[in-house]
Amino acid sequence: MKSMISPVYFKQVPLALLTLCAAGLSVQASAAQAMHHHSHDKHEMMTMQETTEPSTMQSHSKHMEDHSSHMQAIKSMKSQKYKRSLDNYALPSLELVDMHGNQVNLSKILDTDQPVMVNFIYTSCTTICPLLSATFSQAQQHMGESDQPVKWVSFSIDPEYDTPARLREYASRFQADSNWHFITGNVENIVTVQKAFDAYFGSKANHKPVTFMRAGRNQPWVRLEGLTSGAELVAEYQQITR
Ligand SMILES: [Cu+2]
Repeated sequence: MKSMISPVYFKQVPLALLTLCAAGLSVQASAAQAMHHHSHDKHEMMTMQETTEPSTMQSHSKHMEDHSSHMQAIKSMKSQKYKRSLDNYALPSLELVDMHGNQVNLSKILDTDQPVMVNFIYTSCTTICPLLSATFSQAQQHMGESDQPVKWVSFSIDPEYDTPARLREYASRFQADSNWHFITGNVENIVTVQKAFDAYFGSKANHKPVTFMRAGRNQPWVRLEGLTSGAELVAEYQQITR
């Protein structure tokens, strides 16, 4: 059972990463740029539609109207993309296993003054987990140089299949650095972790993309439901650590 990311998808990761980092600007600027790209794409689409219309004598004001409706559409698209909320989770003390086969305790993993990013994945997933992991990978490489190191934690929701060795292989596939921890454990404890984060969906087949982050111990958790880009994740992170 090997498999997973289509080569085409995987090739896009370094490219996206390059775009993200090559900007060399503040995240706000990158986000603005991303918005601009969107609006540019949309605009081209509209322009193509417009040119198929009989009247090509479109006035400037018509164009401005189009532009503001684009912006509206982009705004609503953006807010629908993922849902952000603040939560406090009671995280129990639980024995788990890291990708090196060492016993680790959930509270020890997360009880830190470092900012923490958390997601739930499984290595044989071919749908949303590769996207979640690519997002972590992009964001991690983008933030690699920051003075406050972030702790990245990915819990496997398929602990029986995801042995430490499989997690190590997965980690290298996503160029995870040493701050990115992949965690497995027994089924019962892994289910408890998911329930503690209100992220248990009954089975791995029903899993949904959720990402959590917090600035440090005793801070609320930011819960992001849905898929985010690397740039969006970095922007969310900067908002809570600023
Ligand atoms: Cu998945």
